[in-house]
Amino acid sequence: MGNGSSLDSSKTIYLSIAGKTEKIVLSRLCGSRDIHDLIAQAAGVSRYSEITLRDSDGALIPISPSMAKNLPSSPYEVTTTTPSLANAGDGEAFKQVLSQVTEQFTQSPNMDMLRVFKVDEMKLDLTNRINVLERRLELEGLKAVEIEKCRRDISDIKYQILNSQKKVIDFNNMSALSDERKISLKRDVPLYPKYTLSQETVNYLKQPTFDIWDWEPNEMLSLLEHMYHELGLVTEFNINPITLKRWLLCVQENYRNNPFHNFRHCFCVTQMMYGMIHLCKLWEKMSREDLGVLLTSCICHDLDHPGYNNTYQINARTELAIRYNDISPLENHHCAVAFKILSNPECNIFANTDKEVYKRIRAAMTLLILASDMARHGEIMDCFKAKIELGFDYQDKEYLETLKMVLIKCCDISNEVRPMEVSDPWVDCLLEEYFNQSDREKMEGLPVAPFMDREKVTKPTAQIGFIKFVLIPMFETVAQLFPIIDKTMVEPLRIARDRYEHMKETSVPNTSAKKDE
Ligand code: 0WF
Ligand code: ZN
Repeated sequence: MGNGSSLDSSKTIYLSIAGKTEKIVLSRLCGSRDIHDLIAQAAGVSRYSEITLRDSDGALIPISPSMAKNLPSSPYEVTTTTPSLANAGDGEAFKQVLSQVTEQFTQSPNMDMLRVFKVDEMKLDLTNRINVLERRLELEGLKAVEIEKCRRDISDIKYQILNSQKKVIDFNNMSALSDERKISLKRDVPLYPKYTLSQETVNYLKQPTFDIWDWEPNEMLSLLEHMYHELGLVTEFNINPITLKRWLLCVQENYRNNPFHNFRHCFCVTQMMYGMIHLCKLWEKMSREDLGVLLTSCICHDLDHPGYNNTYQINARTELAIRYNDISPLENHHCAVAFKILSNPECNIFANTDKEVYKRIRAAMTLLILASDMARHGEIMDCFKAKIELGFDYQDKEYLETLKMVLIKCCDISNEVRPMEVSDPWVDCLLEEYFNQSDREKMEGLPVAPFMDREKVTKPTAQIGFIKFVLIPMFETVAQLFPIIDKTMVEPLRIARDRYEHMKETSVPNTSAKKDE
């Protein structure tokens, strides 16, 4: 956040690139890969290039967060070797180019490190790359699913190029952006296409079986917008419909392009909440304001997630951990970003509510977003179970608060409730994010959780315990209040558990992952 700059601890490194001295600034959050990518950007080469740094004595300098600072008078000499695309295997080269293209348009984990780009040069570069991608799509025998994914990515990139033409971003000032600027940049409402949703989609959207992979980012925005209208929240909070669109765009821009904790995860969690609201007819048990708090908390619950969990934040003593004294650093950050966005009147969907209502919404959303820290799972579930045993009192504010906390928790980790075709890719996404983290922890000499270690985890071992000991007990408890949950959510979880157990029994021992169960 903007007022946190006094906590910054950055490091400046000087590089000599083709005889010219360049400066890069490394934040504490930078890992080796981030630094490598940044140098690649400074050198104007692909992030897949090999990079060598040498000091003035010719000694090799490792590219790592602990690399020594230097002076402008003795920059590190940069040498790069660019791999040929032809050498990369199968769809790999394709993915490399695609990820490069996408990266330039999505929010980087280290936005403050973005190099200078001129919009026109970038557009030209992207257009050329898209042409290459499209040619390869035609020529190469990629799997149908990969082709479909690439098509979607290309169409998204094209859409964003269009936006960059309409709204010229001052990329020259990007590296100096304050957090306030990041929060209100990029696209605006006139560039957000209007979709007409069919009755079939509108009904399907209320089901836990909804296929969240079917939708492009703009379509997800429209679906979220629809939920606010359909639940009567636009009326309840007297929301200006344009403000709603602008807020959603701003939220989307403040999710990072992580493998798992990204805007699609935000959509997924919110769609599950929308489904639960309808399945359980929650409007009979709580107010519209509560429904608005539930939906809005889901949308905001992982804002600006950096892709490394609280354990990493705390062990690596990151700025977030320092700022929040090791207490749910990520969730506190998600919540702070949410209210930073709402502090912009153009994006404040609650701008037309009374002061008192806004205060209540803020307190309730904070409670729910902070409740999404899995470290508090036992505490929250114990509190919920105790209230059920006493006889659940929907008139009691504390009871309702606990119920809402459990509901956001359910939705946050509900992937395995969904049909296998929908849930399965999420496990890969999460493991990719976990493996990124454990690789970084190993490099930085930090402790590594076994469930994140690529040497120890397999898909079934990751999922079986989680489904058996976390998901099923939690959803069974909710089903005590809302019996419909048993058939619609617990049963699919039992099926998923059995499928993973079968997978584990029949799987050929994996040499790359030692089973730990
Ligand atoms: C991979 C597995 C896991 N599986 C999921 O379906 C899922 C959904 N959300 N999350 C999930 N994790 C996490 C994202 C952030 C917090 C929750 N994980 C869980 C872990 C491996 O293994 C366990 C098992 C039991 C208890 C604790 C961790
Ligand atoms: Zn989440």
